[in-house]
Amino acid sequence: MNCRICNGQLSKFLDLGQQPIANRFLLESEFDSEFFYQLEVGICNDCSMIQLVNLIPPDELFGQDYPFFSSTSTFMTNHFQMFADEIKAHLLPPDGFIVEVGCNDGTFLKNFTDFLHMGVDPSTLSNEFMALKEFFNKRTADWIVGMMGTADVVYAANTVCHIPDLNEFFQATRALLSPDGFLIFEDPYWGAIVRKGSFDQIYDEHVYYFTVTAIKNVVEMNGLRLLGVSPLETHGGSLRYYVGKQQKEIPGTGVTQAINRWSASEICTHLAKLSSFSKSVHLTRDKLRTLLSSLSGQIVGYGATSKSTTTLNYCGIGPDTLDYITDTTPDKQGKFSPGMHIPIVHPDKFYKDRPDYALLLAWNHITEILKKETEFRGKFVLYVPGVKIL
Ligand code: DWN
Ligand code: ZN
Repeated sequence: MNCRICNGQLSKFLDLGQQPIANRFLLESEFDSEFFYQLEVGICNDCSMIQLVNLIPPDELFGQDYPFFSSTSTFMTNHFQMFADEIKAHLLPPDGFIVEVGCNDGTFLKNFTDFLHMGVDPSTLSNEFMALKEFFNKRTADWIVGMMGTADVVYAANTVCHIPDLNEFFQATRALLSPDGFLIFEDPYWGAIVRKGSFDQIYDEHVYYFTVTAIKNVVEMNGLRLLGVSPLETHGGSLRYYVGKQQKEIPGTGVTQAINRWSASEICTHLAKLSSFSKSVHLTRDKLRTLLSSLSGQIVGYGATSKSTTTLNYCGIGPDTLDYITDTTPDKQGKFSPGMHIPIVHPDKFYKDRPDYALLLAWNHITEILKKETEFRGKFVLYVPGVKIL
């Protein structure tokens, strides 16, 4: 298998077994026709990009019925609003043009309805903001430039790591950006995945697991420059990257440009570190299974996340262990979890049942969830970071 970016040789270091499509919550009538693939991860020996070995084509993953909505988290809604304020204050002139790639339900872009704006997303569902219901690529970038001109800011949150053809993505962005414009994107950081043991960030939609070194390589291969990097708390630890056509300061953001320092300290890509990460993932599975089987009383899951598909299938946790998974997303309720077929229910059932334990599958929202669930008398079971009862 070769690298999707530079064609270098991939070294496989992790196998998470047979997995179904992470975000395809299904009806009982669909169980028999469910699709599975081998979930494996490798690192490119040349450009050091960490990536999935086998790929599900994006048009099978992101369509009309994509069930994830950013606005289900108050924390994420605030996160996007705060960054929108920063962009408006420092990076986008009053007559500027902003494009969001992967705009989802508009949680970020709705902050820019007073500006010239455009979202691009094949699964977007809203008429509250301007959006092109398409994948972002060279063709759609050229179309936007033809219709609206070049963009001052192109933003993408938790989207770039989903795009298989990253060379085309950066080429398309280069065509779309004005000479002084900024591409800003944020995605989970591989260093944080290793540190926290959050192996469940690995699933079909996440084609890549970024490091500063690999991003610097791919950005430069496509004639752009990495101008700055800033760490974020979101999704268990992410990085926000600032990219431009020329070397320049990023006004008002407080972003340090210590890119070389970041890259030099990235031991998370050393082969020994990768192999010890794989071992620790297997250990987490064993510990979690042992812990769950030692518990008595009712156990349920909390948050039917995409991530949980990896956890539940890799660890073999099914409806014999978790009675159901509670989730606030109406599109998921009444369906079953991919692969393990655990029923997804409305939170009302969780409040009525008062289970003894809840396996926190939405661990990245722990602060928000603990603040909200003060009436919960059972205990949360955690597996990121580390297996424990809270
Ligand atoms: O990268 C991606 C991220 C941004 O979003 C996508 N590939 C898909 C998706 O991943 P995820 O499904 O793992 O994201 P979340 O944000 O961890 O999903 C949270 C889930 O938990 C949602 O289904 C909503 C639910 N939830 C809940 O039931 N009660 C969330 C909160 C905060 C709650 O209080
Ligand atoms: Zn490569």
